[in-house]
Amino acid sequence: MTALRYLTAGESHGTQLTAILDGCPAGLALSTADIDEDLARRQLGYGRGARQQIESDHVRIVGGVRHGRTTGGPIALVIGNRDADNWGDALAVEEPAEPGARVRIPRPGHADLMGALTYDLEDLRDVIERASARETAARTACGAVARRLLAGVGCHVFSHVVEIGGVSAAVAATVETLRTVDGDPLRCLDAAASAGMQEAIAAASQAGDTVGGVFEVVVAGYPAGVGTYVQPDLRLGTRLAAALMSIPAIKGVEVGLGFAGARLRGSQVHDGIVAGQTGDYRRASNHAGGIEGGISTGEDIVLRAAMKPIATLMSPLPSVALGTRAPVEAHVERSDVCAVPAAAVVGEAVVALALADAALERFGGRSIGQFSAAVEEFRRRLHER
Ligand code: EPS
Repeated sequence: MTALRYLTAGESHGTQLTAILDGCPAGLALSTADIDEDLARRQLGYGRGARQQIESDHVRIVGGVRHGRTTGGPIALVIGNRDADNWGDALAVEEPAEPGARVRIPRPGHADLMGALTYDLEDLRDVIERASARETAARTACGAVARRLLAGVGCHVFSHVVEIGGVSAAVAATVETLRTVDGDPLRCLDAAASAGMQEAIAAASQAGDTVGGVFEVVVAGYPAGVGTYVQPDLRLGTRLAAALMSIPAIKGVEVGLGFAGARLRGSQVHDGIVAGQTGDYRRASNHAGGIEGGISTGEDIVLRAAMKPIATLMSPLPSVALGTRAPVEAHVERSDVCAVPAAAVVGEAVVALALADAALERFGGRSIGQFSAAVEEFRRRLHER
């Protein structure tokens, strides 16, 4: 990230999450309601744990916005953790009189073991708290700002769940259907598949187990010509894959046809170039997922991410105790059975942030007016070439 940067801080059961988003142009209309809408969407989904009944996420904007518009200064965002009240001194900043029991048994698949070894920590609680996907609430808040910025140039970011627990959706997404997907308990467009996915989640829960899945992010209206082939790190695909891989539990990313394209011939994969109706260049299909040569083509950007099953199992896997290495069952604590629908909303956020960053770098602008004018000017040029 170069033009639009963000950092988050805070623990899952500490008092709050904090985010700073730096580089947003001045003049963007922004309210707490805009951000809260995405925070609420991130809390949706059959298969979440009891924590989501405790939290009802709301943002407090504590910097960078005045009288409903961004000022150009860093935007500072705070989201409280209601659950902090239930954790007593466990997350206290000062050493408490009674520190409580330490967590010493790492969960396979979680950051527990490698976190403790890397940071020389004796209590896995220090790892658990920051590795928790609770952090993604802060990123979702930053992403909501990026979403507003993109909407100003006619670009909209959607997501839907396409697979959970081995059950796949068989319905193709359109912008119209994607607008309604939050109505499904799993944010899936295929009602029959959604029912099967819910059964898979219920069965896993019954067995003390967890399930993962796949979500798709679809971006309509992103300007053509963003990104470049001239340096590997500046390719748009590089930036989007990195963004999706930054979400906890994501183990794979596809762009367009993705892995399926590797099994086909070139003639079946590449999108024919055709004259658009408004004098622009269009594609007869969009297997490339809106990116060619590391540059956006102006077609929909289509990305998929694979989420592994959550690592906290109520029927725990074998582990060993930190230090003694004595064989023992892994640590168990309250968690989710499936969080793929929530991860999809986080996917929208990180993709919006990466796309806004790349567009700001490409078109510049200290104000929204300057940015939008530069985008429109380039769009005009594309019709004249
Ligand atoms: C998480 C464990 C659960 C999830 C949490 C991520 O929290 P808790 O340990 O409090 O039950 O609910 O996600 C959120 C709190 C959230 O808002 O998404 C984990 O270990 O990653």
